[in-house]
Amino acid sequence: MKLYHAPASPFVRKVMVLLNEAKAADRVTLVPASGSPLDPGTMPVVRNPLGKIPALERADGPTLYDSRVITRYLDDLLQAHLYPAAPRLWDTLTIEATGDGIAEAAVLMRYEMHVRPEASRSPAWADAQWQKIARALAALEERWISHLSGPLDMGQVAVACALGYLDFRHADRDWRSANPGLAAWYAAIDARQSMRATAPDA
Ligand code: 99T
Repeated sequence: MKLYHAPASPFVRKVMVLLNEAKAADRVTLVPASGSPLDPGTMPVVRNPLGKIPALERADGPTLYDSRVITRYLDDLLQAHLYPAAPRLWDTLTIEATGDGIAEAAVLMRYEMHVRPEASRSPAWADAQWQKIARALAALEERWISHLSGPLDMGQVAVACALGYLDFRHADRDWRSANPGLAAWYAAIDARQSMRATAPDA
């Protein structure tokens, strides 16, 4: 299998963390890809018409895309057991969507302030994205710490990858000060081998 990959992407990182947790990183060949909404660059647009990564090329079926589709597929293929049975599954999927939503808003902020031409950038629009992130972090802090502290699942992985991306691209926003419980949880999960092996890079 070929995984279209960039070391800065929190969505690619989710897939890489799953592969590391399943001790199966050698099952995929990494294909470097880079681009943005303004310039698809080397993004696999033929494999994923949306021009986004991750995308997983398979020998025996169409290319899979959107990180959540890829992680469900690999979890099944590798029997990684990172999606629990219902009813716990519904909490896991909601937390995964929250982590992905944080990462999506954070990537949009990055594109707005670093990719969009300087004259048309909107700091107010970027701040509005940060308000979504702040609300999502508060929800994790107030409602989900107990689930996050349970057996490892893809909800936890998605949140951990999103927080790693906040540190990587938006360290000035200091997400920890308003969310001490989440900060303590993140310090522990970030020490896992699967997280250390996949830390973002420019
Ligand atoms: O939007 C684009 O044209 C290119 N962007 C991407 O491919 C980003 C890379 S993170 N990936 C996604 O937006 C995937 C989102 C999708 N819902 C999923 O797979 O879960 C790049 C971050 C950075 O360089 O700072």
